[in-house]
Amino acid sequence: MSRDAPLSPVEHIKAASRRLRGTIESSLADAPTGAIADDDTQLLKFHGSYQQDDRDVREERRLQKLEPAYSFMIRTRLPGGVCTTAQWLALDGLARTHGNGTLRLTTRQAFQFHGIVKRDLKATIAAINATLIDTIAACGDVNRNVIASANPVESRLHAEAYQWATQISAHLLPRTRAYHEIWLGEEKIAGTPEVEPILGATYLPRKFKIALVVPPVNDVDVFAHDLGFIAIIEGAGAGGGVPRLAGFNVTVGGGLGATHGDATTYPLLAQVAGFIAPKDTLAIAEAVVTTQRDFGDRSNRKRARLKYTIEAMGLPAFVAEVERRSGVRFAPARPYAFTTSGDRFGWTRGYDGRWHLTLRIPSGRIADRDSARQLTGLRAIAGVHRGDFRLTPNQNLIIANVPADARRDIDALVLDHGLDLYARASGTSLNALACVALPTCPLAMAEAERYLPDFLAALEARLAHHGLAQVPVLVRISGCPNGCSRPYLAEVALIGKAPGRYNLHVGGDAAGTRLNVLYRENLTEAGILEALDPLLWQFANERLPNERLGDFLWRVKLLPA
Ligand code: SRM
Ligand code: SF4
Repeated sequence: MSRDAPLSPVEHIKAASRRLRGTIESSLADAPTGAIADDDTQLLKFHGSYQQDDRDVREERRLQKLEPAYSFMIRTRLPGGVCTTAQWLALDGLARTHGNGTLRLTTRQAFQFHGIVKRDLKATIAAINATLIDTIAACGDVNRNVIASANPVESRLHAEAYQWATQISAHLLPRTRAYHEIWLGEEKIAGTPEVEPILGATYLPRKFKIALVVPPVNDVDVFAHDLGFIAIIEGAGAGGGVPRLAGFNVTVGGGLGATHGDATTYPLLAQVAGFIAPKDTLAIAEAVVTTQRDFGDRSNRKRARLKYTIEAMGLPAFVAEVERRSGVRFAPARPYAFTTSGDRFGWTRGYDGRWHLTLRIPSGRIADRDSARQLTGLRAIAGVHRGDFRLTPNQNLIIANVPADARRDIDALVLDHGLDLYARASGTSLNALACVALPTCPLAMAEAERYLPDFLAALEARLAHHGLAQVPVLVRISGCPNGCSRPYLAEVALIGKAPGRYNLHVGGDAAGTRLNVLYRENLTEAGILEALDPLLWQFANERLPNERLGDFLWRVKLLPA
């Protein structure tokens, strides 16, 4: 970015916002419209909410000369994805009374409510806060929800990663009181100028994302985030001993968003900057954030993510700047290995003898449907469960910390409400992700969440035809190239191009360490299956024992190098 380039419009809105207050309060009071003022839609994101409209009825309402059917999405901040049963029950109630009757688990271990109308927005955010969960900085040009490997109670290391997620999240929060004034009715404190010591007067140039991972399971897709911490474990292994967190390999500059037809935007994997001791975690997180704050592009929002800042500076200069600001020197990166990015479904036993049940929640959408009364079932489980819940970065749910004698009751409720998909679905279905897309996402070009079941059925039929029914394929669908379901890491990915049409990407790996490539453009479902068929045929005939589709495609050079 040239230093003289004009600031983007959002930068002006942030600068004039009086630390994110804008005119949100008067927008909320403007009863004749279901919308808020344009500038406020940008600021509202920092408070954890997006204005949306129901795209299924957009055209019909336009013809009737009605304003769009506006409503709001609310996203929680939930570091590491952990919540209590009491919180679950409260959120479930809000989804039914103020939302559209569903709870959505996101790819960043948060909850989303959809369909909140303007008059209920304040009460809903206040009610979420009453559960001791907030929505501060869940969206906007700030550090977003910090994610961490799920199953955090399975080992002491997972528990440590979770603790770091909560600490990093708290450390990087905006300090403005705007949130407390607008949503929680707290008094304005007169006379004290508010400073944002870490985020700065106009916050970050763009969203910023952090993930912590405990190998060998890369469930957070650590290379997809601006900043990542890979736990380096000592003391485990052949010689036995209690595993200990030696520190973290720090990764920087991952990011997936792109724009069709704009070659200056592309997904990038994060690079490993080096190793740090645990005590340096907050200093490094802060220094990476402030370097991006000061060097990121504030002119072109499409090029404002850290991945482009690092490309422009070069990794060595970026690392040197982070070291200078933090006073920490990176040591050489330590060895680590990832085996999978998927969740482990079913029951697992923790180090303390407690049990954890990972349930498959397709696309993270918890709803009551004819096939499964998930919302009701999980409410019933929350009513009897004595542990907590964990949201996974794969949009699934762990009923965590179950005493051995309570397993039978949980199993009965799971079965009664059709929540036992984890025991019935194929490996391909269990691990597939889809973003929200239509009807709420304003950026969707094609269906994702609503299309996933049909696409999986069609793909599974083709896999079975080739004798591959038992071979899991990592499938992800996004309704547009922004990549919210992290599709660029999948073995087979559909990226929405237009209604019913997708770009087909292939060649990611099962551990989330390799980007896939664009294979064919603008295909219908028939076109996708036709394009995949010869690849599956060859895979079925030439695959090595246990070889995955993505690895095979590279080995036999079916993809461009
Ligand atoms: Fe996302 C924008 C949904 C994870 C990249 N994302 C959006 C919005 C808010 C659309 C908008 O800007 O108006 C979507 C709301 C849809 C709706 O109706 O709910 C949306 N993103 C989601 C969620 C809910 C997808 C899901 O199915 O779970 C995820 C919420 C995570 C959370 O709890 O915070 C979600 N988004 C991601 C991820 C994956 C991740 O973070 O691990 C990515 C790719 C990683 C990355 O950021 O590089 C992602 N979302 C984007 C982008 C592209 C950013 C870029 O650098 O270009 C946008 C568009 C934007 O920011 O302009 C976007
Ligand atoms: Fe919306 Fe695109 Fe993200 Fe899907 S990938 S939720 S369509 S922004």
